[in-house]
Amino acid sequence: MLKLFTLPGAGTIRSSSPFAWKAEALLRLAGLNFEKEYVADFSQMPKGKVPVLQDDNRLIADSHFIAEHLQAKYGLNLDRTLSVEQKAIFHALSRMAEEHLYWVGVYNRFIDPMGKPFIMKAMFDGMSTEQAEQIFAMLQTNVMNQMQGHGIGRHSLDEVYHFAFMDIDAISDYLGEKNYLFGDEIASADVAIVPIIASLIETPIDTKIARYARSKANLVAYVERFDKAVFEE
Ligand SMILES: N[C@@H](CCC(=O)N[C@@H](CS)C(=O)NCC(=O)O)C(=O)O
Repeated sequence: MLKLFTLPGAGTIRSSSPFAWKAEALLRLAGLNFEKEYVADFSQMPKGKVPVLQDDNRLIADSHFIAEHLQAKYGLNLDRTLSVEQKAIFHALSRMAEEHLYWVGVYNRFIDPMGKPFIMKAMFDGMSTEQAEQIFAMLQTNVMNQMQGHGIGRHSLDEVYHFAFMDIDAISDYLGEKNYLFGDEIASADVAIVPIIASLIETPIDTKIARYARSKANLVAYVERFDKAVFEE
């Protein structure tokens, strides 16, 4: 049995980790049965992060390596109809989303003061307030340190959101009126990008960046379409 080490979500936020959400979507698109285990202690994971896929005795860390494994072992190939040029665009857009816009999503939830209530509910529901506050403070320090290292954490909230508006515009403009980034079929790019955009749109907080993402009607419809196709069917 395949096992996905992941984080819980809330409603149509399928995981509070967009990378784990992507991995789950890939498993579903591959038509595979799997179970999920929620990770409380990242230090137990091979690279200190989720998602991790366990396949027999093998642990595969990182959503990108999970995607490669699903292709190599189970034949999942979402990009077979893409041209070389489309693959290059996919690569650039997903890197932008996963290495930049993702961090804005982290900012949205952990640093913007409006984010905390969502995290407390999504991640620590059922815990005592004292324990939840303690873990939140630890996670916030951890992400602040990571964002300092990345560089994005050195900017003000408004500056970070200013950068993010450009990422959101690029994705929205490229999507245009299409169903998915490259037409009517879900491609790997959609699986990588939707969880990051959806995390901004669907996290129930009214931050400036959430409002901006929600103002893009094509992105809102895109996220709903993807969720219906992958998680509801
Ligand atoms: N490149 C990795 C990124 C995974 C990642 O950043 N996961 C975050 C959750 S969204 C994590 O586990 N963070 C824990 C930590 O850094 O302590 C992937 O695609 O799987």
